[in-house]
Amino acid sequence: MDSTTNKFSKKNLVEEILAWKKKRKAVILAHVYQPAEIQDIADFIGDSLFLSQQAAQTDAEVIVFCGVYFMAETAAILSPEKIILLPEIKAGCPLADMAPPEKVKEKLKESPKAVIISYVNSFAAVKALSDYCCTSANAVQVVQAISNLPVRDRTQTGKKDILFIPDKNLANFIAQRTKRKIIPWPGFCPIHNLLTKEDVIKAKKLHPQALLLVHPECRPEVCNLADYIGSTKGIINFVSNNSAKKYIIGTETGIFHPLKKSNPDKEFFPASEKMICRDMKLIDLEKVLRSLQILEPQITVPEDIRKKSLKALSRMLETI
Ligand code: CIZ
Repeated sequence: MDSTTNKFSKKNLVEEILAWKKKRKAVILAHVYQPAEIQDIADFIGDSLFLSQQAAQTDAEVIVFCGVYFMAETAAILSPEKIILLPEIKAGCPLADMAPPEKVKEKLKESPKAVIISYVNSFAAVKALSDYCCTSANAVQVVQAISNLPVRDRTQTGKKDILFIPDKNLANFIAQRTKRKIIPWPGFCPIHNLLTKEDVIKAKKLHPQALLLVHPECRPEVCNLADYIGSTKGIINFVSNNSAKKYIIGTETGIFHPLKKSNPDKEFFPASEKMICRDMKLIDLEKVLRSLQILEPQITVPEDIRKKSLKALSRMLETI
């Protein structure tokens, strides 16, 4: 870290960030997988779509997205007039990387009859190739809504198969819930996919009273053992609305911060200590400050891709 920022103590650093935030008319967004110190300075904390939607509604001129690349792109799609900063440009998403736009284009040629649904964890250029976008919170609803449309109305082209990009585990979860055949893209989140059935059995033995809550990006055999399967928002809501006192959590460990903050009387245990996303932990307070000072790294989406990906996002919002 350069000499502009390393002279600050943590308290001063936070004060300095808040001063620069005001100066830049900025809003700070933190994904729930971010380090606790980042969540604590954020104006909004939540999942990627919620954050981008909140930011789009503010009159801020700058959005500091503390998350990973595809999330900052989503903010750029929804707020083209604002400057979008990702304080660490190397913060990527290995799941999104598994579906490069060129490969998706090739696959589309092979599947002309398929409705293309891309998970929000994908590049803007992949969203632009898609008919619909979805999040883990609304994926089942989106597929149900598409299935209920007459074939001729499914994006006006009579498509009937569904190709889901890029997470095969989430595709499996949607197929089970909707009883629809889904063609999965062979991608997976390396963090969620790390969690094994054996890890879960071990955690359950250690905490027999605890409910097991897992993310649908986990393997099917892990999901089959869960008391609840849901998005980060779903997991947080489940805990708030449930009287149980103990939970085993099968998603990235950043979520423990909001869970503990909102539920001081409840106990949370990781399903596995391995569930830490390195990309999500690349952002720190120094980088947030530096980013506000120099207004870099900025994330932009070319206008043609932005318009097409906005269509897929808007279709999702109209559908649910
Ligand atoms: O949509 C998001 O932010 C992610 C990555 C997961 C979730 O379940 O919220």
